[in-house]
Amino acid sequence: MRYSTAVLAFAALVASCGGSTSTGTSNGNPVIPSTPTTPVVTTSVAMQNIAFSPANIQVASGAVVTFTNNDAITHNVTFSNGTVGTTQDFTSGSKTLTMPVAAGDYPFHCTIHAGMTGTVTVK
Ligand SMILES: [Cu+2]
Repeated sequence: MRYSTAVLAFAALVASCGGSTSTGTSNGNPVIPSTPTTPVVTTSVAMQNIAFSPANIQVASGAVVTFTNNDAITHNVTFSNGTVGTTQDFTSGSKTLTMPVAAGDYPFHCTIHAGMTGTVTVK
């Protein structure tokens, strides 16, 4: 009896740990949605205060998006989907990237600053 109780307790522990990987709730931190805001319809994204602004945009199929670095530090734009491409590191001015034709959400980030993330939604 003691043994089976211990096994059950262990199974419950494993189950709760397994669930925390995807939800992140077991540590008490709030769950942050990956796309918390409605995308802004625009093809211009500023990089300022170590953030993309707006971070979540909606564009037409195959649109060209312009990223402008307003910070005095180096940033880049790197899409998780390798087919979209990346900009070089740049410290000022603008770079453009052509979005895919296929509809979907395309997350991007700056590889230099962990918190700099955004998503292009192609409609
Ligand atoms: Cu950056």
